[in-house]
Amino acid sequence: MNLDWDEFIVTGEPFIHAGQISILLTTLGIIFVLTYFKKWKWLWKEWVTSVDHRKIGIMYIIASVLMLIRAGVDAMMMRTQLAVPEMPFLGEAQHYNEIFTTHGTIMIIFVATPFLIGLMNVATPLQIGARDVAFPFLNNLSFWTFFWGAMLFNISFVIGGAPDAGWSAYMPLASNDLSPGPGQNFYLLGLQITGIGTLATGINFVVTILKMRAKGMTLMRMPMFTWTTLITSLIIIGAFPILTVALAMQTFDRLWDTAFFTLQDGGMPMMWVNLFWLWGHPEVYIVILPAFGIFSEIITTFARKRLFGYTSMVFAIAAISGLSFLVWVHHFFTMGAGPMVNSFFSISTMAIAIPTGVKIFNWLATLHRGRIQFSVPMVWALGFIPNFTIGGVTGVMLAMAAADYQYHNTYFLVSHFHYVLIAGTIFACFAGTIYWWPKMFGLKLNARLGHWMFWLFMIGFNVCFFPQYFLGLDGMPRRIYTYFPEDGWFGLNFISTVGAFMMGIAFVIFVYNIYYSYRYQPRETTGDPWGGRGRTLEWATSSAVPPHYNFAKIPEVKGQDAFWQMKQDGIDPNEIVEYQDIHMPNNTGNPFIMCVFMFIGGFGLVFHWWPIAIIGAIGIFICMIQRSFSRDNGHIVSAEEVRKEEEGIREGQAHENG
Ligand code: HEM
Ligand SMILES: [Cu+2]
Repeated sequence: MNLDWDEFIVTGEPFIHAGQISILLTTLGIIFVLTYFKKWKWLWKEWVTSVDHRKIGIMYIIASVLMLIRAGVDAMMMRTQLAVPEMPFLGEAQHYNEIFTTHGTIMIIFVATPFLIGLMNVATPLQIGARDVAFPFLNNLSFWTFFWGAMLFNISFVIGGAPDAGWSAYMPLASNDLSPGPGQNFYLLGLQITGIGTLATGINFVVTILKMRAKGMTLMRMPMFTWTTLITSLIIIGAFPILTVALAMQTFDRLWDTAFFTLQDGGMPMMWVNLFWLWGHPEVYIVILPAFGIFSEIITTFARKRLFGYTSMVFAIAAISGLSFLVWVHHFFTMGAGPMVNSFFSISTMAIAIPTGVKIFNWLATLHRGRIQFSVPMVWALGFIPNFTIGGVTGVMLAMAAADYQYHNTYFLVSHFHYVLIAGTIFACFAGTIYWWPKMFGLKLNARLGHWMFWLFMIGFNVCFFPQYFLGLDGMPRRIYTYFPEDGWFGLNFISTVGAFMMGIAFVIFVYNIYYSYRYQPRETTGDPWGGRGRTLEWATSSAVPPHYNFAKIPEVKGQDAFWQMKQDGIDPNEIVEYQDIHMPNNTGNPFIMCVFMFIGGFGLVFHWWPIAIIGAIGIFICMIQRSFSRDNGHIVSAEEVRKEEEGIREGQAHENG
């Protein structure tokens, strides 16, 4: 790539300089803090190399929240730009193009997906009574591919320039001719590296759930979140290889002048669109099904009832996952596939509303006559039902192919997908994080601040996105960076921007709550901190934060809602007659190093610097060899050590209570 050195670092804009300086200062600050408090070794030994599912889950969540901040700042900048007609804020269209591209890509790939994978990591092994996932090494590798893939994508902001062809990267817009510069290469390689890890996660959880359930936990006794994890993992295995191939083909087009998706030389731009959405639609179910699982857990816990229609729920999820592969053309009804094709996809899309409706009624029936406690996770779950339904209903409106000619590429669509992605996925990420917070950190987040955050966020969300339906019907196209006073879109846009900032403030309250709770909230001592309402096995561990082997004795499952049943029968799952040796995996630094080489190799490819790309490839290969020849059989935690730890936990509890 002919790139002058003065083009290498992005320059010219006060924003970008401010961003660069803040990145530099933050990095220096982190290095200073770690060095000053002598925490490097701790970071490496306890976290970076950890194969513990709970710690990996926490790292996923932290990284996703950081990415949420980045993409959220993007969102605020766009909403500021659109607040009034002919706004000079972002200067020119190019910046707006870059910002909606990075916002959309980061939100989907580096926030929604990994956030939910983080919660799966925290909860699923505990829910099925396992000591870890099936492949702990692979789990660590998954996390680091996500992390370094995200880093590669994000440095485009300061080095070389950000991608600007939309999160869907349609060809020929994303080709060298129309998107010169390295930005789109960052997109391709950042997503490619991350995608490998996501695929590995899918495989890991399928095997974990099928092979590692506690005795007595038949498939139809699994908690609903575990079910959604399993089915989501199957969708990942079906969908992510498509993305891998499509990204590779576009990478070849851009780096080595192949003609898969070009306009000339027999290429087919529509092939990209098809492949992208063949992955893209299942992807939206990857980020919504776990959300359904989280809300099912929260609703049953705080309504103190079994899930209504458990079996129909399982079948509904399975049906949705099957249908999710049969609807992709609804993203491009207007591209001329013809009435037969459009009709098929129109009907298959509407069919998804049926199992989804089943689920909504199941949740409502679970609430009916429940003894409802309006805890913070529960209010998120209750808020989810009506708000998500608005997103679902407008989805059915969009599914009508003929009518879609009217809505297509307007703010009606923008509003629709934010209603499902925010009221579904993001609500669930917050709700799940708050719900399982005691399992991660041994204390509850403050409830008063939590309620403030919920109301501000929920109202702000509606203020932001509800007006956009009407902007869309009034013809305001998506992806425009400004409009004229004559267009008549000022009022609703302004309201929308106000709502966006309300959500921003709500998020700040969340961050403050983390700090506040860490300082002032009481520590949880029992493993069942939500007023003894816990129903599933994650609440059956001996302490709030489970010991690293999760269960000293693997619980035996007698029915659905296994832990609830034990409490009914007066069984203490931690009553142990005889302690046993426990076999656990060892930590490993190999994946981290391998992924650093992926980052280096990806960086080399972005700039066509082949020697650097080759160094990356060799590094990856050496790490693989090292792993293949290492004989690591894990370690044994002896019965004696387990006894000491468990007795220590009990003593601590007695101390706190007495
Ligand atoms: C804090 C709340 C959010 C606000 C205020 C917001 C705002 C926006 C805006 C203004 C656009 C550009 C619309 C256009 O010009 O076409 C956009 C696009 C988009 N947003 Fe959001 N957003 C938010 C949260 C999210 C979340 C949580 C997700 C996903 C999990 C998401 C996914 C997307 C996607 C995929 C696009 C399309 C990007 C493209 O056109 O390539 N957003 N958002
Ligand atoms: Cu779709």
